[in-house]
Amino acid sequence: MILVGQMDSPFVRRVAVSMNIYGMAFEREVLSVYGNADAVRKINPLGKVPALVLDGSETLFDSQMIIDHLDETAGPDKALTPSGGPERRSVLACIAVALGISEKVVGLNFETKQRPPETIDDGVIARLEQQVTSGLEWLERRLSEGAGAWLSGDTMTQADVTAVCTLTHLIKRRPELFADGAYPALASLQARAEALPVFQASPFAEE
Ligand SMILES: N[C@@H](CCC(=O)N[C@@H](CS)C(=O)NCC(=O)O)C(=O)O
Repeated sequence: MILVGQMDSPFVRRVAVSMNIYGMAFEREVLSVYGNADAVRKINPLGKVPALVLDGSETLFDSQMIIDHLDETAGPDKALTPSGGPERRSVLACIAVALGISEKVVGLNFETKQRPPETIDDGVIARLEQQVTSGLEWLERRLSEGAGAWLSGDTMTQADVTAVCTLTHLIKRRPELFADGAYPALASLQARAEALPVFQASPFAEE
């Protein structure tokens, strides 16, 4: 299997870390959505990453679709997302918030770095920052008020994999939105998870 995209994308990285946890070997095709836009569009009509080229000719895109396939392949006993019930809904809720934060951080980067300066709209930036903060507060409450050491109980799930990739990307790209001491439970989760071999095997990287 070939994972397309760069490890500075939280969406690409959550797929890589999930594959590491499942012990699924993969090769990489390091393409930039901006620098290699034509090549990326040939793989994903939307010109986005990640994409996963399966052994054979099929290609999956969108991290959630890819992870759905990985979970199915791993089987219900190993899957990082529970197969049903309140446990599944809890994990999916955390994933939705974490992915939403990442989308807003990517949006902030676009608004501040890709636009001509005279078109930058402070109101749009303030709204994006507020959405990031509100999502972080929700995750912080979820973790600090939850029953276990992880976001959804006492074992690591896809909620944690996704949230940690989101947090590391946020810390690298917008450190001012993750001030020291503001989110102690999330900061501890991020540090603990990033020390694990499955995260270290696919580190955040500007490639
Ligand atoms: N919902 C998608 C989001 C993927 C995404 O937004 N990837 C970014 C890279 S971090 C991208 O491809 N951006 C290029 C674009 O949207 O034009 C997923 O979960 O895979």
